[in-house]
Amino acid sequence: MRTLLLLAALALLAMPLALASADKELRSPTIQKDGVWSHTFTTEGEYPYICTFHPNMKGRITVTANANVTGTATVDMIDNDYIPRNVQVAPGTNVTWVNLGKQPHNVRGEAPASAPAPGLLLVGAGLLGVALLLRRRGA
Ligand SMILES: [Cu+2]
Repeated sequence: MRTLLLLAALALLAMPLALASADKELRSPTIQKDGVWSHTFTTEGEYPYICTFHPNMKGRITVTANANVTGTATVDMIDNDYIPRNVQVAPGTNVTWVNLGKQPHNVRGEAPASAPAPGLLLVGAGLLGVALLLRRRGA
């Protein structure tokens, strides 16, 4: 009974933490014309990102051990797009964004589409429901 409540609480608590880490991974400052910013990806996964100045600017880094690209990779920023939009790299690859446009751009991570967060939320809510049901029945 207590264990169930504890598990439910932990699952619910873990959700914002998972979201926060997904968001923090990619968080460049404003990259001015001719500016560069780079980030090393160590953990396999999907890293979708946008430019907060131009929300239609969208890119994605896929980090997978199967990728052919290792070491370094470059994404050009023009007005207003990332080129290439999708890049597959191996863990440990350092990706550099280069602003070739005239406008300022940035790189800000979005929560991945396949984030574990919604699953955790469901597990947490489910455990909470079961725990409350058992309590009501006096189990
Ligand atoms: Cu932009």
